[in-house]
Amino acid sequence: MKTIITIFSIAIGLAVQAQSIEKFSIDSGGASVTAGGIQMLYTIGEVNVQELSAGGISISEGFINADLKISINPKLFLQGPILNPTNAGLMNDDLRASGYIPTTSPYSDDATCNASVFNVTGTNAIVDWVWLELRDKTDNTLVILSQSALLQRDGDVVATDGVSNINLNIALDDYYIVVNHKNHLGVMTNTPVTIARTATPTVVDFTDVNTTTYGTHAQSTLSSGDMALWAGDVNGDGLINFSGDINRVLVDIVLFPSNNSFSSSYDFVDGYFQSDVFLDGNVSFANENNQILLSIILYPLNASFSSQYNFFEEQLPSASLLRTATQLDLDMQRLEQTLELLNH
Ligand SMILES: [Ca+2]
Ligand SMILES: [Ca+2]
Ligand SMILES: [Ca+2]
Repeated sequence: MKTIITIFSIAIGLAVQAQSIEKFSIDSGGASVTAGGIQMLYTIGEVNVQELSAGGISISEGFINADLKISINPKLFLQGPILNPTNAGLMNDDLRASGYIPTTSPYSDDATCNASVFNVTGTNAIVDWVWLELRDKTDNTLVILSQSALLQRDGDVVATDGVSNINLNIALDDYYIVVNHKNHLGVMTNTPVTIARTATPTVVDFTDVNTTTYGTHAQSTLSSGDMALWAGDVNGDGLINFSGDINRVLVDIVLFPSNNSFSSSYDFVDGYFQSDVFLDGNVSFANENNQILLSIILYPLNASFSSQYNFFEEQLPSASLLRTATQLDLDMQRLEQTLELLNH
């Protein structure tokens, strides 16, 4: 170890003196500079400080810059698990209690957590995986950073250990914050959020009616007066409508392996499903579809209470990265299921 460090300092010394490489600083990420066959790699905000190759002399140095670490605490309710709460003000955690939540996130980053995270019960028990995006303050269509996170019953969005705040290696700046879930409509803050330079995380409370969100009627209003992400986008296309979402519920039921008669009234579809609107671990045609229908008919802009209303859309200026990834995944699933059905 000592040898490596010595080599480092000598090599850096040589590089700086002999090759006149100037010091410079790069925002979040890194870069390299080459002069006279010597390449230096700079990394900032990363723990890794070793990367040494002998031949063409390549040195990598890194250091932690506290300004590139931010801590946020988004808070949200999902309409599905809080419509009929077992405990007022807390989302139901049936998926966790039944052991259905996967330790690998259903979203594109394939984040994982330890199974013991799902042993926690009570207020901070995990409801499901959610998706988080930070978007550029001058261009809210530009996703700067996105990742999976876990959602607690009381609405806290936490890291994959199930308890910590979300800590991100990203420049201290203002960002639009987006939260999303695979069968709910995502929502974004109406303005960029200023991340405070404090030890305590910046709270972004989407359950609070006073937190203004992008677009119109981006969330549903619960009987408690709190706000919740709209449930029912079970086919993950960013739109809640009769044809798209009710068909998806039907597909999950009719093609369930033990539903040998392909019956739509089959009521033993238990597990972790995209079409489980209430996140209760069961998909039934009556339950899920009645809720989707009710949401469509009662959607504030659906003046004629039409079941065929087609403008119940996710209020984001451009598609969420979750949305695009989920859609690809669903298209693949549909294709596979159709092939399977054809082979029956
Ligand atoms: Ca909590
Ligand atoms: Ca949909
Ligand atoms: Ca259900």
